[in-house]
Amino acid sequence: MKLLFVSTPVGPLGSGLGGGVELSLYNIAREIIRRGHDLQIVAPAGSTWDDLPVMQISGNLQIIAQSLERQTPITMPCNPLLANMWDYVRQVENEYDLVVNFAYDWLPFYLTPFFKIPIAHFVSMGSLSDALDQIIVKISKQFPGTIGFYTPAQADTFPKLISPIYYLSSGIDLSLYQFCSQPKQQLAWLGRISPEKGLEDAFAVAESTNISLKVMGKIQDESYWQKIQQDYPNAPFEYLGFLSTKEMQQILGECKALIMTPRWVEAFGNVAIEALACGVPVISYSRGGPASIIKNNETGFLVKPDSVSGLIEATKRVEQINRQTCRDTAQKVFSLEVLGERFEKWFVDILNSRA
Ligand code: HBI
Repeated sequence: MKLLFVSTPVGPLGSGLGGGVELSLYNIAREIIRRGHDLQIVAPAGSTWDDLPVMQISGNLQIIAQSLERQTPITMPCNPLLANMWDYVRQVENEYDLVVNFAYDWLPFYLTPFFKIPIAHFVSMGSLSDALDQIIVKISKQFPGTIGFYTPAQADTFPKLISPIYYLSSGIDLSLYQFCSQPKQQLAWLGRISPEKGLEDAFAVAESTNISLKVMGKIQDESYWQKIQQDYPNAPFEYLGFLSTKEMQQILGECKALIMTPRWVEAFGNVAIEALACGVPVISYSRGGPASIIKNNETGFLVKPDSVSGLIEATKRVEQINRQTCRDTAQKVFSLEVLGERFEKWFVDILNSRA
């Protein structure tokens, strides 16, 4: 197949501004090329992915959707990068079989019926805006089977869509993660340090169990980070900053468990499969993506949302989980090969239904 991937408009590829969807786009692109398909990626100017074919488009970045309210009107900056990317798609659509949209934005959905070429939409977050919900429902009705999500839990945050709905999950390059069978007396917490990630609850676990918490990730909200340390003065922790995958997985692998404390509906939660890849059980609130990833009592524990006592009780029995099972699950379900298989099937199904 000749495929055109259109990136998120919130930042150049390689900048990290695209968060989880940037990692997903990179992994899917690599796998699709490995499987012998022709691929071109359309992305913001300044993208630094030099190992993949990227058509760089200039223009002003789109505001991130998480910063808006549900009723915030759709806005476009002057010289909008998002629109410029889709102008390019219009110019070249005859050279491809399928376009895949990775942006969590209104415009690509609205434009879909104006194109001859079929367009697949990969939705990378839970429901955040009424206008986006409405246009996604409309396109799912007009073009059934062209909307894909990470997980059922994420899809459930949207109004009922027309089936078939595709759940693509995620995947990682397992060769980057080493299995560790003998952990130290420490716990891990990974992610952006920001209120929706609920880090304070992991501090409460560390303080109650007196097991040191290794915190890794970018500090996105400094005042929130300071407040946590003031509220839990006796919690044993070490902040290790934002590390490369190689360094991060070294620390993560030596932990008894990864603690996940999402306050919002996490669309997926790549950190959970990174932990499993290292043989580390995951203890998480039963909310969003992690609820679809963790097999309760097999690869970790799903806890009643926002129940700190539930996290503590689970931490105390985490030795019950077989660490090899965690690694095997990552191998079976979350490898790049399996990820590529799911996306390739989605694309073929769309082309077949159009034929
Ligand atoms: N906001 N407007 C907008 N568009 C996106 O594509 C987008 C976003 N915010 C976050 C984001 N994408 C990704 O970081 C998440 O989907 C993972």
